[in-house]
Amino acid sequence: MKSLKDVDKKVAELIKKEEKRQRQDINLIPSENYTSRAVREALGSVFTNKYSEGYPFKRYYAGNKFVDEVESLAIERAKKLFGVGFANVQGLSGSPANMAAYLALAEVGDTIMGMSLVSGGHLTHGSPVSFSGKLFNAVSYTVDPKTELIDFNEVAKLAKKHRPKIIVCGFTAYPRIVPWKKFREVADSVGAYLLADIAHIAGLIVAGVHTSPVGVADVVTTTTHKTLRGPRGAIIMTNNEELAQKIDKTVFPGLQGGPHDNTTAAIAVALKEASTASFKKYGVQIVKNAKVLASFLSKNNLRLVSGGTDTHLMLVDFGEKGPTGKEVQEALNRCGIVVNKNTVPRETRKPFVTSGIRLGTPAVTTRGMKEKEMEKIGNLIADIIGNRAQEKKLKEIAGQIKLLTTRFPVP
Ligand code: DSN
Repeated sequence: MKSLKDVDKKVAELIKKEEKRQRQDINLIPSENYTSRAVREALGSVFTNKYSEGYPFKRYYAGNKFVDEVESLAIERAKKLFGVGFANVQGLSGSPANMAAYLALAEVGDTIMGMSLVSGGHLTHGSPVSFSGKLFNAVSYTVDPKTELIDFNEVAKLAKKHRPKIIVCGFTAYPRIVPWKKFREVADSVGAYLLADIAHIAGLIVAGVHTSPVGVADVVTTTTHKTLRGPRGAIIMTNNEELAQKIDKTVFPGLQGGPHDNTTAAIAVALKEASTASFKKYGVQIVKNAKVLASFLSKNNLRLVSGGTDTHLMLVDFGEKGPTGKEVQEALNRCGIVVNKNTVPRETRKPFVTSGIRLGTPAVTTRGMKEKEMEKIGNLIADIIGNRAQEKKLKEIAGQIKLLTTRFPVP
């Protein structure tokens, strides 16, 4: 067998370059992380060669003896880790998993209700540019403009007015704890299903630093990367036997063909890793780091949406008159700090420009960075923003960042 570099030098070189970039940059994108070598070995395994349409021990193809075992393992580990009765591990990623969950709970054209994009909701929570806003009648709730926390008066009012079939909670850019039970109360008041999307916070839930919606929401969806630190994939969970059957049928044959068995194997590995004591410590440290980073950004007069964070992520709002998120993202990137521009609750700019940035600590925490490094990074970020037009200063800061990253190897 020839190795990659013998078969395709170009791709091999690009992989090397990307490895170097990941080593040299400080990654503060809250939805990214570094998988372990074990996860990547499973991901690059021969399971990628197999077709296995169906579910364990009920397949449409022969040769699935070991696929059945590995998928059963992933399912059992997911059930145990999240304390749930049913798990489907075949969703290819977060958006397809949410689509499957919606179609299992509602019909096309029904009303769904989720957080608006600028308030921190995900595209699949009803944005008009996503399937969720095209296939369903989507109603959006927002955060309170003053506190920037979920406005439950508005949630309840909208639910009463629009009688949604599904209420979606769990967010992509909301830095505070999600009060699942308050959403449950609203859902019950209008007879709606409650769907919790824990893609961002699954690892925090496992570590016990965020409450779990299992047993509160009817259906829970998650991706397996982000804070959970697995491969890119998804899990859909429920305790309701009837919904479980609908979810399985909606994923396959409803929306997908053969599952990616190599991903399933890697999910099984990640779930094993996430069940260890060291993963719990990791989750606790993610939040400690986020709080310190947030406090140093604040000390440097950067305004944080809602004043801070309880989780792994935070949003900096530069306001209408400040720099754009795009501009800041580019200045930080030039110095080796990777973040993403992000809309903020009172956004006046386009989503490709924005007035804010989103930052998170899952990846830097995996590298072993702690409070001291967060203080340094917080100060460096403020320095970069303040000197974003000073090329010489930016170069000097880039040098400091390179020095810092060499001390914290990527797994
Ligand atoms: N794209 C992910 C994020 O960055 O939050 C959500 O799917």
